[in-house]
Amino acid sequence: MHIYFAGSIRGGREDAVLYARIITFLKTFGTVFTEHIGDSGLTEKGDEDLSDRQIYDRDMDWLMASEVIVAEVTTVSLGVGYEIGRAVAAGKRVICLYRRQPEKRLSAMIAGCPDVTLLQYLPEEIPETLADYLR
Ligand code: 6K6
Repeated sequence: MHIYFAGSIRGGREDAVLYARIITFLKTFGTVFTEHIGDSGLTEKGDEDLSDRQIYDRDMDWLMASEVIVAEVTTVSLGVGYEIGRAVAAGKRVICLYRRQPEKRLSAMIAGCPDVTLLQYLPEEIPETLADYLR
């Protein structure tokens, strides 16, 4: 199975370590195209050699070649929201992971989307929650 993991980059890298844990878990179910998103050395400022257009083209190719998209949506990211919308429009299976926040609410465009499976979780629960949706 090909899995596309989506997580915030320019939206903020506060959860990069958690993304890496999720990616390690996802790799037990298949190939994860977007392993670099869990790289703690990757900052929101960016140091990648690719142009924005090259990043967009590569990521859209990977997204369309994936059977399932797993998005961590706690850190708000335009790019992650865009990828979720494109994946839903393409009829892909989309799973969003969200950690409840004290003073924020998840966008209604994700929380209210009937084509998205939304899993609220605590970081230490990741494997148990996600596994059922990847088999
Ligand atoms: C590295 C650091 C800053 O910019 C970079 C290189 N940019 C990207 N590299 C790989 N994927 C990217 C990049 N920018 C956005 N994406 C895609 O959008 C990823 O698949 C993420 O799921 C999502 C992040 O969007 P933003 O809006 O938080 O950047």
